[in-house]
Amino acid sequence: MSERTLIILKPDTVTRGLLGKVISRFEEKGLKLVGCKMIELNNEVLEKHYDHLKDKPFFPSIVSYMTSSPVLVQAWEGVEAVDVVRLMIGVTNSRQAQPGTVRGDFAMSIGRNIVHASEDIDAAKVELERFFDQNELYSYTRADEDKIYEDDEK
Ligand code: IDP
Ligand code: MG
Repeated sequence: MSERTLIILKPDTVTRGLLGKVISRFEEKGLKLVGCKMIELNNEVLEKHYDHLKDKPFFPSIVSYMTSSPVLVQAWEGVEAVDVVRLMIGVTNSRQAQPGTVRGDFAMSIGRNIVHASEDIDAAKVELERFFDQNELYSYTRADEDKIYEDDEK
């Protein structure tokens, strides 16, 4: 089933000039970019987005890092996109992330780990609504869609 998931390219990706390389990973995999904008995060949205971490001692450092430059928020679409993207980004601690994953290939840190991606379908729905208005998400056909999926997979 086709799904949509939220990816945030974090300040290290923006300031280290890695946006293109990271976006290419998802494009080349066959996922479809259906929403994209550069925004600045603030304390209020980060308290919602990282609600599960807001009582941790490192929460203030997450806020100062995530507000240290603009970020790129993106919606990506594809069959089982939520799980596919989580597999592609690797585990939270970049030093333990498998080579071949985004964090495994581009980062050395727990906090400065390049990318956020929604954990499951429910989170994806909430997070996409948090960062995108309905008219900022698009539908279109990739020219290579028939090469990417078999008919019965779409
Ligand atoms: P995830 O991004 O892999 O889903 P979460 O546990 O949801 O990981 O944590 C959200 C973000 O908070 C992480 O990506 C990382 O940037 C930051 N974070 C999580 N745990 C730590 C920690 O122990 N120290 C510093 N930052 C952390
Ligand atoms: Mg998470």
